[in-house]
Amino acid sequence: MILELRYGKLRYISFIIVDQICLYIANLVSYIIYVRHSQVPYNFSEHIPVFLIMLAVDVEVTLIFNTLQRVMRRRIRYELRETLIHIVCSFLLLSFILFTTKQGADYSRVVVSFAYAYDFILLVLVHIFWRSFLRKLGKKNERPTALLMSSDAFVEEGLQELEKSQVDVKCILLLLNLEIKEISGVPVVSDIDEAAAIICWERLDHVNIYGIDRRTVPEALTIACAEMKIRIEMVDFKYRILNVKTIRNKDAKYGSLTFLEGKRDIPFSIRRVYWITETEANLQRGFHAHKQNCQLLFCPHGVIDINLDDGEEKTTVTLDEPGKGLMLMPGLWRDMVWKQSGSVLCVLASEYYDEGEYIRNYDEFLAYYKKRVNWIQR
Ligand code: T46
Repeated sequence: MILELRYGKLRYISFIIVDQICLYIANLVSYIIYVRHSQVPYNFSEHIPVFLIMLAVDVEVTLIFNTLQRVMRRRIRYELRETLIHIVCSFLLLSFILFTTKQGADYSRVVVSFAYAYDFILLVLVHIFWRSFLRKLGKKNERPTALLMSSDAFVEEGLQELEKSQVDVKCILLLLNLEIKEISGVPVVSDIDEAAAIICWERLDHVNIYGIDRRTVPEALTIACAEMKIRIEMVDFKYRILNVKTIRNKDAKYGSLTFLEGKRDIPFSIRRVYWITETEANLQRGFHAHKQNCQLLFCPHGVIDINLDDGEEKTTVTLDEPGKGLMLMPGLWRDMVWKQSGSVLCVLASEYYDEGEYIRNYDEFLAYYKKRVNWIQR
């Protein structure tokens, strides 16, 4: 609620006011119809205290149950659900208050019940009208706008990629945010609800996920985006060379220290670490692809060539220093060539060892690649 208030500012409050007007009209209509069709005397001055309590209850329910959450973007199913929650909670709370106060004896249950029924219909219709009015009123960016979700290691690159595609990044959601407030002038958030509130009230066009394993995208974000009909776009890359942070001592005899930090540098959860040692020069290993496994390869000692093939293009990355990492996404055929004896290959992997997740036949890999491309292009 605080987030909606903070990001929705006046627009959120305008919905509260609109809701109050709806409640007033619903009460009036209900009262007029009741007086016409009923023989029982009940006048509007008797109804005013009840109506005032209804107004107060309406605001309270809105704030306590946050029933205006994502109101600017929500789809009709969600709109109906939230409005129903709002009406039922208001009705129960009002019944409880009237039951325990002096007004309890004097009011007409029929007027109140029908008022809430009319209010339900009015709220749904008016919310649809009011948000399309506000959308028209607010000036829309020429370029599409997005929230970028990434990790520390790839966020700058993600920003550049989106800039190239003429997308304005309005907000960044980091996989692990240690108090970073902004990156390249773009505000950074760490909380999914906060991200959803920004997507809603800033009317962002989509969410871009850059360089992180798609399974690390939180379910809450996926649900919020589905509710707001916002596309989550995976900006997939196949591989990336990383500069791993290295601290070199001024005095060479102390050597150098290189380190990687989970989530900050490695955009997947590490399930397995392995290394290959005691190797001869010209050793070749690999010749397989992974269906699921994301990996970070590095060579802390020696020189190793990593030959990559994505089904269309082939390329070679040489790991020749401890501070150079190679991040591999699934679906890449690779083989490794040891250029010096004794070179060490270290791998951080996102999956436990599972032979069923390997593709070890090249023709099978090409067939898998074609299927994957067709699936992505659908
Ligand atoms: C990769 C490159 C860089 C296990 O039992 N557990 C493990 O975690 C691993 C990695 C392997 N194994 C067994 C499976 C095979 O019977 O060890 C044997 C050798 O494995 P493989 O032929 O896959 O090794 P490489 O060097 O060709 O490939 C390995 C990794 O498997 C692979 O994921 O990317 O290193």
